[in-house]
Amino acid sequence: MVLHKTTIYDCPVMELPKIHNRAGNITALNAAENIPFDIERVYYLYDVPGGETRGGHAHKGLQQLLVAASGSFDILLDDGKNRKMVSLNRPYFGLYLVPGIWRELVNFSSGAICLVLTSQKYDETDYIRDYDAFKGLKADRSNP
Ligand code: T46
Repeated sequence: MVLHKTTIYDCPVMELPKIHNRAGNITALNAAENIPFDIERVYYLYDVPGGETRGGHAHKGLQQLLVAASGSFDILLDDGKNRKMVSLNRPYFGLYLVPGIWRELVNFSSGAICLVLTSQKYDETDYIRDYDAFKGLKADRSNP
């Protein structure tokens, strides 16, 4: 995926399978079937204090699927040109994030858990944490 070409319109909210019975629900995520990348890492955000913001960066190569495993939160997406706010509040929906998208996670409900599946191991050099640098990279069409 070419970093400067990706847009917020490449980031759909995907409906995930739900197996329902009277004792509750199960959602199973299988790399080759429901997820558009091979899963290399899983992490989750929890105990986020009210009013806190997470994220505030973009990635050069990382793909992610964000799921509100519990509670709810909003994600502000920004591709340097367009912005939109996505709300996640059900464990059977996931937001697919391609590289080159600035994201900020806000409005965490009490007890919210943000489960994240990723395509790569943690790598600080994959982060773009400066917004002006992000805007510059998105505008630079010579970028790979
Ligand atoms: C994203 C949002 C949704 C690790 O050591 N390993 C990891 O896998 C992760 C994700 C983080 N860390 C360390 C790095 C920092 O010292 O945990 C600390 C906090 O990380 P960060 O500031 O990146 O956390 P968030 O919540 O702002 O962002 C994370 C992901 O990094 C990011 O990819 O999209 O969650």
